[in-house]
Amino acid sequence: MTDPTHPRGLGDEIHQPVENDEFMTSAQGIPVSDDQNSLRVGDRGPTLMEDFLAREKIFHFDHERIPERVVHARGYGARGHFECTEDLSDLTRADVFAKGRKTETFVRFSTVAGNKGSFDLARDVRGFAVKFYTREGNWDLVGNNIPVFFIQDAIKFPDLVHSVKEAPDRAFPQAQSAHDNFWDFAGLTPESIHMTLWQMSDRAIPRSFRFMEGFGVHTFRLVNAEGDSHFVKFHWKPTGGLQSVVWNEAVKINGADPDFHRRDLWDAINSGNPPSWDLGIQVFDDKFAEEFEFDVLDPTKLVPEEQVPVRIVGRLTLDTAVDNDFAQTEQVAFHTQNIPPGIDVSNDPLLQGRNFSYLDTQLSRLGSTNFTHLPVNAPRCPVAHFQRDGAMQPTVPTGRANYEPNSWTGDERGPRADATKGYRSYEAAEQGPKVRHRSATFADHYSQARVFWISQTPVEQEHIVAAYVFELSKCDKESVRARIVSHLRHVDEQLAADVAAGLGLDLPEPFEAAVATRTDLPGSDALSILKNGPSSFAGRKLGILTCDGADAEVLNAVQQAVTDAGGTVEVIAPTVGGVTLSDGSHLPAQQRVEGGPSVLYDAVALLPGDDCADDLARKASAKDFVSDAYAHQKFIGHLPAAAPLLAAAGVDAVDDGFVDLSATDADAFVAKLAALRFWERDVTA
Ligand code: HDE
Repeated sequence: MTDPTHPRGLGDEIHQPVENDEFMTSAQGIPVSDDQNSLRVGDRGPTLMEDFLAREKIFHFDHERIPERVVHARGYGARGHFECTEDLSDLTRADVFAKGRKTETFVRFSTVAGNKGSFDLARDVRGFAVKFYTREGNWDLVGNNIPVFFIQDAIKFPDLVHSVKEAPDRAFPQAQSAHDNFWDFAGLTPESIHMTLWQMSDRAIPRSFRFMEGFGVHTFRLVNAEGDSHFVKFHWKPTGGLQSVVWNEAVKINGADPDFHRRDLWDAINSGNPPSWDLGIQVFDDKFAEEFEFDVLDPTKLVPEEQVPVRIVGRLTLDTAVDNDFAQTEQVAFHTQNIPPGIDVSNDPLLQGRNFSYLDTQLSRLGSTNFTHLPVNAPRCPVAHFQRDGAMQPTVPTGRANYEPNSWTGDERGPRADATKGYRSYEAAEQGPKVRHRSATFADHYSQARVFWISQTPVEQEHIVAAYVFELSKCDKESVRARIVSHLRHVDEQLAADVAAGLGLDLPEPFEAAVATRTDLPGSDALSILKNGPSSFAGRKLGILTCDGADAEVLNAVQQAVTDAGGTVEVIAPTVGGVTLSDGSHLPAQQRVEGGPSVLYDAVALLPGDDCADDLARKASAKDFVSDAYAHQKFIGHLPAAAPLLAAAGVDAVDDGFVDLSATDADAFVAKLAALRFWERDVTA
C-alpha cells in the first residue's frame, strides 16, 4: 500500500511534506532540504565529508548512550505528587511535611543486578527512589522494596555487587543471583542471611511496582524548628495491597513480556488508574534506640511495626507517565544527601558510604557537575549560589560577583547564607577514637531472620524453601550450597532441613555464630505478603480465552463485573482480529493465543464457543494457557464448552478454584478473585 500524497525521490524514497510550517533544522538551526539522502558526487558516487547535515546527525546518534547505572541500571519512572495529611511540625520543620502541602515528585523503580536491557521479573530487590521537589530544595528518599540490606558497611558494597553481577570471566549469568559467586559471598557474609530470606521470598518477584512496599531502610532523623531530633524509618504502603507472582510464572513472564512491570505501570497511569502509596513513619527517640534489641544503625535489621507502629502521614500518587524515558528516567540523579531542612541522616555506616557515592556516580554517568540543571533534576524552588562554569553550563549568570563576601550592590551582589532559614545539621555529639572495626551491637545475624521466617504463611514458607533450593542448585560448588544451609540452621532447623533435602545434601554443621539466635521474639504480620493482600480485584487483570461462537451474555457479564470491580480484561483469541460471539456481535482481541499466555493475568476465564473449542484444544499455546493457570494456582472461570480444553491440558480435578460461569453469577466470580490465588490447590506432585 502506498500513500500517493507523498512525493517520491528518484530512488522511490518517500519525502513527507512539511505541515503547519514545522520544518526540520539541524541542531544549529539550519533548515534541512532533504533528510533521506546524504550529499554525494553524482547519483552513485562517494559521500562527501562536506555534508555537515549528515555528519551532525550521525555524530549525535553515535553519542546517544550514556554509561548505565552501575547498579539499578534497569528502571522505570513516573511523575506524580505527594500530599501530606498530618501536621508533623512537632517532629520536623521540613516543608514537605506541612499539613495539606502537595509536593511534585518523580519516582524511579528498578531492579538492582541486571543491565539496562534485562528483564523485569528477575528475582531481585526492587529500587524505589522518590524525588520530592520541595519548596526548600529536593529531598530524595532512595529506598528499596525490602526493609533490610545485605551488608552493614559501605566498604563491602563493591564486593556484594561484583558477586551478584555476571562473573567477570564469562559475563553471565545476567540479572540473577542463582550462581556460585553470589552465594559464595553471602555464605561468607553472615550479616546477609536475613536479607537472603527476603530475597528468596516472593518479595523479590513482585506482580507489579504498584503492589509492592517501599522502605527507606536506614534510620534517618527528623529535626524540628527548635533543633530537636527524633529517629525515623520511612515506609511506603501500596493502597492496592501487596501481591507477587510465583517463581515458575516469573520465569515465563520474562520470555512472554520482558517489560511486564514497565508496561503495567504505563498502562495503569494512562488508563486513568493512578497507583498510590501511603507514606508511613516509625518515629522513636534515643531511649528506644538504646533499649531496642538491635542497633538502629544496623541496616540489616528492621524495627518491628508491633514495637513502633507505622504512622501514615501522607499519600504519593503517580498520575503522569514520563514524556521521554531518556530525558527523565535515565537522567534522573538521586542522592541520599539531597535532604532539605528538617530531615537528616544517622550514623548508619551504610548510609554514610552512600552519602559519598551518589554524587560521585552522577559525575561519571552524566558527565558534568551541571546535571542539577537537567529538567528532571532541577529544583522547583529558586536556586542561587556562586557555583560557576563546568561542562555544558546551561545558565548565563550576569554581573561581576562570582564570590562572596563581596561589596557589590543591587542585582550584582548575589545571594547570602541565612542561619535561620538555611539547612542546619542536627548537632549530634560525636566523640571517640578512630577505629576500623564493626560494633559488637551488629553481631546478631539470625534472630530477625527467624522473626521473618515465622511471620510467613505456610505457602510463603514453601516458596522460600523452593527459592533457596532453586538458587543453590545452580551453584556448582557443593561447599557453597552447604555453607548457606549451615547458616539456615540458625534461622530455623526445619527450613535448613527442607533446603538440604531439596539439594540432596547431608545436613551440614551449623555455621559458627557469634550470637545465639533469640527464640523469644514474636512474629510480625506486617512481614507477610499474603497477610497484606488486596480486598478486591481492583487494579488486576483477567484474561479471557475465547473463540468464535462464545456465549455473548456470559462474556459481557464477566467483562462488566471485572470493570465494575476496578479491574481490566484482556481477550485472547485465535487471531488478534477478534471473534464473533453467539449473538453475532464482534469482540476485538488484545492478544493472539500464542502471544497471551496465562502468566500475564491474575486470573483467567475459559469461554470458548462450542464449535471451536476442539480446535483451540489442539494448540500447544492454549493447552499451556490452561495448565499454567492451574499450576500457578489461579482462579479459573469456565463454561461447559471449555471441557475439551481442560481435558487437553490434563486438568481433570476441578477444585474450588474453578468457577462454572453457567451456574455462577459473574459478580460472585469476580468477588472470589479478590483472593488472587487458590493456594489450597496442591500442585507440588
Ligand atoms: Fe544504592 N546506588 N548504593 N542503595 N541505590 C545507586 O547511584 C550505593 C544502597 C538504591 O533509580 C547508584 O545513581 C552504595 C542501599 C536505589 O536512579 C550508586 C551503597 C539502598 C538506586 C549506588 C548502596 C540503595 C541506587 C548507581 C552502599 C536501599 C537507584 C546509580 C553503601 C536503601 C536510584 C546511581 C535510581 C543507585 C551506590 C546501597 C538503593 C552507584 C555505595 C542500602 C533505589 O551510587
